Amino acid sequence: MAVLEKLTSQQAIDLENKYGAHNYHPLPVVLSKGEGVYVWDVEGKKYYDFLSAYSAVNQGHCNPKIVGAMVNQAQTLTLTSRAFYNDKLGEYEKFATEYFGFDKLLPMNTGAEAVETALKVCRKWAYEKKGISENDAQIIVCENNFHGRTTTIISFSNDPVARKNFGPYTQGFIKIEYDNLEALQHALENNKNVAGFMVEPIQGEAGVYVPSEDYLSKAKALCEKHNVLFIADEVQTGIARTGRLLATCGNCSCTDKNCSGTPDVKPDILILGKALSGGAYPVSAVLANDDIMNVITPGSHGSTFGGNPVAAAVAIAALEVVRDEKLAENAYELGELFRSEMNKYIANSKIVNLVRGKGLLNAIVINDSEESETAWNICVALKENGLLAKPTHGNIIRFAPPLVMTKEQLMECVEIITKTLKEFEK
Ligand code: IF1
Repeated sequence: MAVLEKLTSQQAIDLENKYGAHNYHPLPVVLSKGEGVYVWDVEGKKYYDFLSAYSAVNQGHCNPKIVGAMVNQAQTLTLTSRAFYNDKLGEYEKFATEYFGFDKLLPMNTGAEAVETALKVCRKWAYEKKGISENDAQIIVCENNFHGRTTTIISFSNDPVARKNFGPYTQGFIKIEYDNLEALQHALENNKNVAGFMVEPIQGEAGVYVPSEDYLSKAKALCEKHNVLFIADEVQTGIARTGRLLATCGNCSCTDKNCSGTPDVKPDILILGKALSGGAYPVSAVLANDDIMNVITPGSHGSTFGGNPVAAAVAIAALEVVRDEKLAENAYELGELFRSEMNKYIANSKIVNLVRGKGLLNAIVINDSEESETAWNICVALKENGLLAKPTHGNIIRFAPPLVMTKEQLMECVEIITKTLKEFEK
């Protein structure tokens, strides 16, 4: 087989199996093209993408505005490192800090790197501003969290597969139950060295768990009372996914009418990734105000690629698309429609227990054990019927299409999903 020949799906799968580390168990579909809400496999079959690369492709596959900005910048200047200034980074930092309402931005590449950065900023703040003695800082996190794959981050994961045999682990984390304010209060009152509380506004990997309405705002108030930084990991929930610009929203500049009336929470440290580039390029960021971010000094943190001019140009374009195409509003409206349509189906279903989520970050819970193959088999059947989704935790299926979807497309997807589920009803 010549390397330049067009591969069949099976050939592409065989190559990955033979030459790639086996760190994933993908659905057996090999994609070679994407546009908007659609992707195509190498045989030319078209699918609705209901994963959006784990909420990275919010602006739709190969969004022309984002790709245009990327190509244009790639032909001009790609990388200088931060040893020199480049003429795009400052422009992006101004744009993004105004967009989200913070003083400063620290650019990184992947979500996990941004989480690591936030933890480092929080610890340094604790020692230099809060007055915690060196090496004593504790950061509170939640059970069933997902914040990435680095050694420190998996140190406070409780997913055995993500953790096992990667020790020794990083110290300094206190784990409490998610969506439990008493547990947070207890942890804050009983540890004088708490520097921060890091939380996902909706737990994605855990199965799209939406906390109680007032959880985040009350958690923020508790953190304020104890002079503890509230760190929001919005890598997955941010950038319009949940029907608002941010799931915490706070003092953001979004014009989304759904923002008013819902409790606003302004994180002390905001972590973004994924859709910050619309999935075109690895771009992540940590945002905070000066009193916190100024603990970072030359040499204390960095990255070869972080803040490169392509990333900066791509991120500006990606955020402009979210604002100009009103993606938060669209995600809000389509999310309400999706859940109400699914609930109509669930009312008479034996195989689906419930649908939950916010905006276009949703999941259905399959009426079977976590060990069962049912959710996987449903995803394989969905693929046959032209829609791609992935199970999480065995019996949960996440549904997160690109936010550029139309109402007509969403209704067609509801058709595909309900038709497929019916095949599993007996
Ligand atoms: C994988 C899940 C999604 C994240 C939050 C940080 C990161 C992520 C809240 C790290 C990444 C990913 C990574 C991906 C699967 C995926 C995922 F199923 F695990 F939960 F999105 F739903 N904070 N989430 O969700 O970002 O370093 O990957 O850029 O296979 O690990 P990253």
